[in-house]
Amino acid sequence: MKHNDLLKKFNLRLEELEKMPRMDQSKTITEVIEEKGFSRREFMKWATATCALLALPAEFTPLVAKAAELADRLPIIWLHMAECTGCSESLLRSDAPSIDSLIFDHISLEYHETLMAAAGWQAEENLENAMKKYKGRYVLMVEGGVPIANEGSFLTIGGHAKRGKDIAIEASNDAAAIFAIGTCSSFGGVQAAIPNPTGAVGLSEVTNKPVINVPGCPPSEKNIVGTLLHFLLYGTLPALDAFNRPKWAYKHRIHDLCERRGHFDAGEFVEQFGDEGAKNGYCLYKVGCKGPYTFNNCSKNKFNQGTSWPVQAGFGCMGCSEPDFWDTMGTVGEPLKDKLYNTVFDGMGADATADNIGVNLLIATGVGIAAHAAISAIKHPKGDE
Ligand code: FSX
Ligand code: SF4
Ligand code: F3S
Repeated sequence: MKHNDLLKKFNLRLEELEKMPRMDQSKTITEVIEEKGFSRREFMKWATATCALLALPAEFTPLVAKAAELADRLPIIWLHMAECTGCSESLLRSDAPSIDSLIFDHISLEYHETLMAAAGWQAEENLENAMKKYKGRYVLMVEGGVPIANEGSFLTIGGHAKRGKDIAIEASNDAAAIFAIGTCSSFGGVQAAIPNPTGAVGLSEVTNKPVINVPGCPPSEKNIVGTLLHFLLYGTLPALDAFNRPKWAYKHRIHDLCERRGHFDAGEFVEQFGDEGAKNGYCLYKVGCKGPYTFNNCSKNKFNQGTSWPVQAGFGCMGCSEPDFWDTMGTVGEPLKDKLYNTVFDGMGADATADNIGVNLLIATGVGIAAHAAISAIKHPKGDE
């Protein structure tokens, strides 16, 4: 879409949102942000960064700020399936809340089991009321894999006959948009790891409505709030990759923007945890980093308000935003396909995406990456670093 058309579209959309009534909050998000000690300037700085994150030109910054301010017009229903609540936890850092977490906290969470005050039957009633009252208008966010084995009996919520899977299907039917938050909800995740006794699957396997996957175990607060703001601005689903992940967040590989990439290219690797290479911040490929096969923006945005991320912490990426990562990429300390070390491959450019690589070629890339590591081992024999 042309620049001016987009600007017009966003303005119309925001005008429309503005006309919607605010939900029950007594304070505006601007007041909440100020109360937590953020200045208007800091809020605009956040809006500029978010604008860049969503791949929008800098002049769209005021619209992103406005979208954040209007986030309290959108009713959200957040369901928990089989998971560890790490996705909610990723957002709610209460000791030093980020602007993202404050926005999330302030949106109209009509139902969120771990955050709402209501409990028991009252909570269940809240869900039903919210689905009825905001039919066709609410955004559904689902965290966790959906157990479908044994007719879904591994997840019974509220003690009634409805199973987690039935609630997920029912809530999906009347949602304006559906976001699968986290790898469990996107692809089954850890819950679906072999032998997957509960038959956990991603949300898209149980509903026939379109689902936007926001994977990561957990996904970063930026990717969760960014997806929401994207929906607020566009009112439509974002451009998605082959695994239904928004391209603005999952377009590049971890490896493409990794701070240790120079060491990878120079053939400087950590050979085992705690060695000299580890102390020098060398590349973690040989101790199991799966960054070359993983599409996510962690190397750019990091976690906990940009404090750190797995590679910075010295552990390597375990591919947590990819389907089946626990079974295929979770091998700590081991590179992928290392038995194929001797096969030569050209390697992939920084513009590789999940779409243009394709799954088979990704495996071949594994061969190439491994070959690079093996060849550089010949060039840099141990002790010659
Ligand atoms: Fe946990 Fe969410 Fe991992 Fe899954 O995150 S962090 S197990 S993606 O569903 O709670
Ligand atoms: Fe970074 Fe991992 Fe790639 Fe090495 S293999 S450059 S640590 S992403
Ligand atoms: Fe996950 Fe890798 Fe990022 S393990 S958090 S995708 S660095």
